[in-house]
Amino acid sequence: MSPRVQTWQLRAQFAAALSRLYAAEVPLYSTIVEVSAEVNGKLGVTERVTTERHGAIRVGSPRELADVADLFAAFGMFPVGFYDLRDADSPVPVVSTAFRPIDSDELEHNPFRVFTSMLATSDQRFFTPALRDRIERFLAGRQLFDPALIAEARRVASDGGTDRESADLFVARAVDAFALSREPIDRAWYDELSRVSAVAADIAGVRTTHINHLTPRVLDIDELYRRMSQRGVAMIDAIQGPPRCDSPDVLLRQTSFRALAEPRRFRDDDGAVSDGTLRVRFGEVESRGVALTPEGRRRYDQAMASNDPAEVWHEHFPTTHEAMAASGLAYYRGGDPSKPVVYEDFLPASAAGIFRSNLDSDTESDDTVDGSHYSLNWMAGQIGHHIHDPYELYEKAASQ
Ligand code: OOG
Ligand code: NI
Repeated sequence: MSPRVQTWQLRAQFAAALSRLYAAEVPLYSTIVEVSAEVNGKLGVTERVTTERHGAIRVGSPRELADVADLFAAFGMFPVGFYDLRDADSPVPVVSTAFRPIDSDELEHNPFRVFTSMLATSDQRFFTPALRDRIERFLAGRQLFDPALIAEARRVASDGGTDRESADLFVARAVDAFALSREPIDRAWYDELSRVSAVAADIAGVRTTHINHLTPRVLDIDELYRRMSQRGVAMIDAIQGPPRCDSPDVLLRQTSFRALAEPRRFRDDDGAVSDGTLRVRFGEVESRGVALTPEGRRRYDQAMASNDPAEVWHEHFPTTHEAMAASGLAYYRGGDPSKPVVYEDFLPASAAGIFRSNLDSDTESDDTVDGSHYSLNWMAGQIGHHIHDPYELYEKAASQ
């Protein structure tokens, strides 16, 4: 018997292997990882931060999302939170959740998380009934994950790990499911979907899925932004999330650069296959601060609603962790202000901004009513997994 590989080790192995895959596919990713390491090196980071990544993937249907949920459960990654990006200032026709470890010690071992979005095909503001039917038929005819891989994932999840030999094979096959495909893309179909939404085309215009981005964590994102710009990498205009200020870092700050056009193959109506390019992937970096309580979050939303959040920040937040803890605005382990509980989740407005930053065109929507039924409970029912409430997890972490 080879030694057992535990869930967190599988997760670390999965994250590292995805990182190698993505580095081979998107060379600029290695630059952002290198610059992040430079910035972090000056600040004396922990092992957790150096290997920390979040990924983003996009799927088309509840059935595909259910497979993702089963697959990620084998790595100890469970759905947390429900994000409705259709409501954002620049709406994206998806609903999302984040798969991540939920216990403090699991997070400490390896906090790998994947922001996972599902195309909202039943929302008539984006998709006419006729187009929705065609998309759903297309999705029903593809298979993102081999049923044998999902069956194996269920076994690994219920056993809480596996032996070394099957671990290597399992991780390799899981990673393969996220590699960019060389299969030719039906150009007419892809273009038709692109006219509705670039995200719809990325999700339902192709027969496979892929990692959209993998994001390292950096301790000083303003410094990273400067260094990337100095290296000539065009970054998006702004850092998303809370403004830079001298108060404690809260929640999540993110910025990104657009990936270069990537070679893809296309099939035209006459059957001819030709080379082309697509620009759907990008690079992103994040910095994480303390998790806010519901009251802290309310103040955050208020500050962010201002034209100049940096200007009004101090009207909403004190300048020290002690004061934050005393006012019940953020979570601290055992209530000790020197032990902030890290925010492990995402922000819908930033996520929509990140989506938006790598699209050539806005999504078309009309004034018809939504008519769809997407919600946290709906999603949980579809995937057959409980979707955790992030606040409950932070409460629990703080009480330890
Ligand atoms: C996901 C965008 C959201 C984040 O970090 O907020 C995201 C996507 O582009 O698929 O990754
Ligand atoms: Ni991201």
